[in-house]
Amino acid sequence: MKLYELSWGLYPRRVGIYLAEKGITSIERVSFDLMAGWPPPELTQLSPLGTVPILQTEEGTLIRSSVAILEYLEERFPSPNMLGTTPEYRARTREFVGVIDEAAMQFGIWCHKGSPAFAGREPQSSEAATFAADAYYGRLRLLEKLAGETKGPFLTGADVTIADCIGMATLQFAKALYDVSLPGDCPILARWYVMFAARPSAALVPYPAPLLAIAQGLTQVCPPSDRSITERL
Ligand SMILES: N[C@@H](CCC(=O)N[C@@H](CS)C(=O)NCC(=O)O)C(=O)O
Repeated sequence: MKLYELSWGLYPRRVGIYLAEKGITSIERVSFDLMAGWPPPELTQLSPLGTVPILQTEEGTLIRSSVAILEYLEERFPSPNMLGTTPEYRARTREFVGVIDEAAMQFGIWCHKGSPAFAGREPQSSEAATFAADAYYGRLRLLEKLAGETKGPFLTGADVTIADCIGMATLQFAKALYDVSLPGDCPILARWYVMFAARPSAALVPYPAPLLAIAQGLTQVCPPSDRSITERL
């Protein structure tokens, strides 16, 4: 199997954290370099959207969605179980995954429309960015409620699941690259974040320095409509 990725990218990191948690080392990893120009020609041949991660299975099938890749790997490497051992547990994990996926997408729109990291590459819109920022924080508050209904210490309960991997990849990307923290009214998520960030699977990978220099400070450049959120960060 071969995994095409961007070592520090939000969506590929979902898979990277998962592989580390699971102890899977048998997959060949091909990491592209954003600074060498994007999308690389090899990637556009694999997907018209030019996004990563992409998993090529041993049979040659290409899987072009991080969640589908994680679900596929769960079937190929069922132990330890990282989806849930009962229908209820699996439904809860998938509920988290869906909300985190929405959060990640809204965060992406916030960046694309409001961050200097994308200025000059595509049209900017402070209105669209603010709308997405508000939607991002809304998803975090829903996650806070969901996490409050489980017994922890992980997002869905006693065991690490793909929800933790996806959640960590999203929140770490927001914090480390754009300096966007959790809002003050998400204490359960904040405790989980500190705990999970200390796991070897979540060890930070380096971000390209030129990107880091312009991406930091997103909440100052393009704040959410509730400005008090940024004061609590
Ligand atoms: N829904 C896709 C999203 C993948 C995605 O947007 N990946 C980012 C990297 S973190 C990307 O390749 N962006 C490049 C682009 O949009 O041109 C997934 O879950 O895998």
